Amino acid sequence: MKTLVTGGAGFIGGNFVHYQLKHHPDDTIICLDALTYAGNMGTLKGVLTNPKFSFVQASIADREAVYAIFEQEKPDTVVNFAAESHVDRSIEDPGLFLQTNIMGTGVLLDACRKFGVGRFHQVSTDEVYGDLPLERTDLFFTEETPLHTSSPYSASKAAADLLALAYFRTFKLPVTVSRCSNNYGPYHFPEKLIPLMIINALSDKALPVYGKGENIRDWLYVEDHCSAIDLIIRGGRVGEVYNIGGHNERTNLQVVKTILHALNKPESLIRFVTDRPGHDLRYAIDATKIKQELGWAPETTFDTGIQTTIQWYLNNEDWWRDVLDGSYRAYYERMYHNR
Ligand code: NAD
Ligand code: TDX
Repeated sequence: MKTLVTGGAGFIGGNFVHYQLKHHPDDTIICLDALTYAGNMGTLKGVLTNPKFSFVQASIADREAVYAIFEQEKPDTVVNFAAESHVDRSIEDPGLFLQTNIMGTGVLLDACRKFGVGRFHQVSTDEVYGDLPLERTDLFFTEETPLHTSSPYSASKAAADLLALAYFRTFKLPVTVSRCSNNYGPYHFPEKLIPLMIINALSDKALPVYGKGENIRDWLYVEDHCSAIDLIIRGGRVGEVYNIGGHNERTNLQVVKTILHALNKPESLIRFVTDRPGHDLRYAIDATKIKQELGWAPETTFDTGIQTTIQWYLNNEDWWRDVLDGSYRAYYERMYHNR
């Protein structure tokens, strides 16, 4: 298999690149990434010398660049992770989210039509379903749940899903879509809840919890997300949507307290701050379909995964210090200069 992974220098895409090269060493991976603030070549350090891996810096919204890559590489599979992914940034500046998440996905779909692929997989999110009431713990998102978005981020992801599914229906493009719950694990950019809290706690800085900290997220260890996508691109039915999630619901306050306890830091570091506008209350995924059709089940519980993640941040201080001081942005230059 020759797979074009977009957004592979980001958190989940980067983990997916590592997962693919480990589990399918005969496959070829081409990573296409614009290296926005969220793209970090340090995440790909371990694979840059692998002959089965190559990297191209380009935006998925740049039609000319994308067509040139397809023409040259002729990938048979495309997995689209590339996106603006942070809800808070989408509230600050929605325009970029429309450009990358909608228009960029449109360019990739056009390229797939023009050059032909065996599969286009769109990596989506449970946020397209909106939220569930905190007290209705009996309710879960299924693939049939209506789309009902809250933020410019989730609205842009829903638009991209619909576009991908429209290309299946209208042009018979072999498309699959997956909608996953909140991921956590290695290489998570420290603007998101879990890495932010780990790093602030390590530095004895305040931990900013939005509202009362009672919002619930359904946490999935990133490697379990990678194994699910791997199964979908190899065995999933085209034209179908697959939910991915592991029944690991926690309130934000529970997550933050778990981190503080693991690091032996006091709860007095918690600061309740103004809530996020439009803040989704609860996400919870019903992943019965992917379990029944493809035999997928998560391997890592939250209790195990959070300890592994905290340990990863303790062991990889260089990675996140580079992010904090901005020097990760020079990594590509250093790696590729004179190469
Ligand atoms: P991330 O922000 O860590 O990484 C995004 C990557 O995409 C970065 O490497 C960035 O440089 C790249 N990128 C951004 N704009 C680009 C463009 N125009 N062209 C090419 N590359 C571009 O995001 P993430 O958390 O790894 O999320 C990856 C995907 O998974 C996204 O599509 C997101 O919507 C989805 N998702 C994320 C989660 C989560 O919990 N993080 C959960 C479900 C789904
Ligand atoms: O400082 C914070 N304080 C806080 O209380 C931050 C950054 C977040 N939060 C809360 C908001 C959410 O309820 O923690 C929860 C998680 O927040 P984020 O890490 O920003 O994630 P979320 O908004 O849930 O979205 C994530 O999961 C779905 C990803 O960023 C998306 O890309 C994915 O689609």
